[in-house]
Amino acid sequence: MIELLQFRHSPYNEKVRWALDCKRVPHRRRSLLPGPHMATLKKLTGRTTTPVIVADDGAAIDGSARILEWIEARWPQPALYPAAAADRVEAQRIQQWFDDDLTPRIRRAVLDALLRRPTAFAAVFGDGRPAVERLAYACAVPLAAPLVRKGNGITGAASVADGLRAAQAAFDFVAERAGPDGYLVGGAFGLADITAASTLAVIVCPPDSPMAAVPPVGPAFQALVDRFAAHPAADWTRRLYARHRGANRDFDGPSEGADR
Ligand SMILES: N[C@@H](CCC(=O)N[C@@H](CS)C(=O)NCC(=O)O)C(=O)O
Repeated sequence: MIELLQFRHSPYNEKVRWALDCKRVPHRRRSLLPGPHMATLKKLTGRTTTPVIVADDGAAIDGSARILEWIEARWPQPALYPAAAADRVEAQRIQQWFDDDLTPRIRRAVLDALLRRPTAFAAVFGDGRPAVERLAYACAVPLAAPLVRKGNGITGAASVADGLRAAQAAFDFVAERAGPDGYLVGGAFGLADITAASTLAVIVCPPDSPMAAVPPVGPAFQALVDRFAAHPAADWTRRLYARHRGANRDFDGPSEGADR
């Protein structure tokens, strides 16, 4: 069975989880904690980013766009890539814009807010782990915070302000672009919707979803959530989740996955 190595509250990981769930791909998930994840992943891919898929033959694939392409080739139904060539190019353009530009910038504002309350950071990323492990992790977070900030390009107030501008651009783009049917490309649900919604979900935290916030989130993260809660694209995200996400929480291991 294939395995997904993941972070829980992460747009790139959510994108891959969503595709796997949507296509009902049998798989196992292993949640890693930011920090200790590095040693595990370096051995597999030579890099440290999640998500990583370990295929049946042991091959490891990283990069959410590459993983989605791999999934689509093996489990074509329901199709997430638009059939029409022009739509497919447009969906991939939107994916690349989010993956390479908007999402990393937005993540700076999100992580900065979460790091202000180590217990919130530990609760979000350690969700599902024993309380004692979360507590130990929360104690380690202040020590690891400078590394997390550096690794994500959080260099000060200007980088956080830039993250907020990227979030505004992403929310505005979705609100303007979603057609009457609510989809971003070609009048059907697919790659562009999953990509955009997984990023907005980091701030919208759709209820009953794997991206729902784990309380207590702390005042800084709550302020970020509140800032965009009434935006039309927050509504779009909640509606898309209600209609197409089909998983109300994350899971570890095949036994929980089997009955979803
Ligand atoms: N372009 C990559 C980005 C992945 C990425 O930045 N993942 C983050 C989580 S949101 C990560 O694992 N960071 C930890 C690290 O880089 O060590 C993708 O699409 O998968």
